[in-house]
Amino acid sequence: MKTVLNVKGMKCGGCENTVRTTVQAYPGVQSVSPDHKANTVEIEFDEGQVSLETIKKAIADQGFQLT
Ligand SMILES: [Cu+2]
Repeated sequence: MKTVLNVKGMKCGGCENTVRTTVQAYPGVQSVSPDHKANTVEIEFDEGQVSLETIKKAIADQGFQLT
């Protein structure tokens, strides 16, 4: 599935990279597109391999806020 999360706390490309690397580490994640200006992260993933809750928690654990 494809979803767009609202994520606060990303200030630059480095933050985007942190989010990208964190989420891409999970199996079943096909693409991750963070945008620190829009405060969004577009994610395409296979729900059979990883849950949205797991992805959200991983992002929050990096210090970002899901809104
Ligand atoms: Cu940053």
